[in-house]
Amino acid sequence: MKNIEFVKSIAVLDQLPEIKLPEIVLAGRSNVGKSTFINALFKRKAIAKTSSTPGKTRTINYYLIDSKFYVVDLPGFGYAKVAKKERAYWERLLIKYFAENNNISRVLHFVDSRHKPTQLDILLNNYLRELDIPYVVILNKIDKLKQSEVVKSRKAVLEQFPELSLGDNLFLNSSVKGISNSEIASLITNTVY
Ligand SMILES: Nc1nc2c(ncn2[C@@H]2O[C@H](COP(=O)(O)OP(=O)(O)OP(=O)(O)O)[C@@H](O)[C@H]2O)c(=O)[nH]1
Ligand SMILES: [Mg+2]
Repeated sequence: MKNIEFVKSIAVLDQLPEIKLPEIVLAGRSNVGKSTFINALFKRKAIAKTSSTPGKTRTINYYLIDSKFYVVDLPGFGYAKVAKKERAYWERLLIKYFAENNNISRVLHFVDSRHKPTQLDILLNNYLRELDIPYVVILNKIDKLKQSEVVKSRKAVLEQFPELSLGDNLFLNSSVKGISNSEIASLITNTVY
């Protein structure tokens, strides 16, 4: 994976890119570090907009990688201030985007290592399994935790999502320290090439 270019931002699903290519989709709660991960993976400072305030990404953003596949940055869920509306919006998005899109190769479900999986994490996980969409969970921002807390966090995720196994479909990541970025990069290239 070398070249990344921004393709488009869309708000509604009839604007999906005309050129169909495999999609690697980043999903997860707001502020978990999805956009930052894209920048870290491609060593670009700010191709994906990030923010310390939750709710930065409000549209579905398509990036084209080596003219071969898309990386798709989804808006985060669980932004507390608009929780109810947000949930309804997210459910609609999930239903439409995941159910009507046949090009998804794999979803990278980002979970904040500092918190237990939320209701919306569980909802997303249920959807992906129901629709038979391949996914992995990325337990993110582990640089913020002590080793003993990382162990606890991993345990909590495995309790909630027992189908996961470390190094296979579960990764511990820090975009700040670069932990796991290369494993996840290999996973992506193995998926789309
Ligand atoms: N310590 C640490 N901070 C991180 C990491 N990844 C992202 N952050 C920080 O977390 C904040 C949110 O990052 P974003 O990448 O904007 O999060 P997002 O998931 O795209 O959020 P939405 O666009 O709201 O869905 C920023 O302040 C980042 O610098 C990480 O691995 N470790
Ligand atoms: Mg974002």
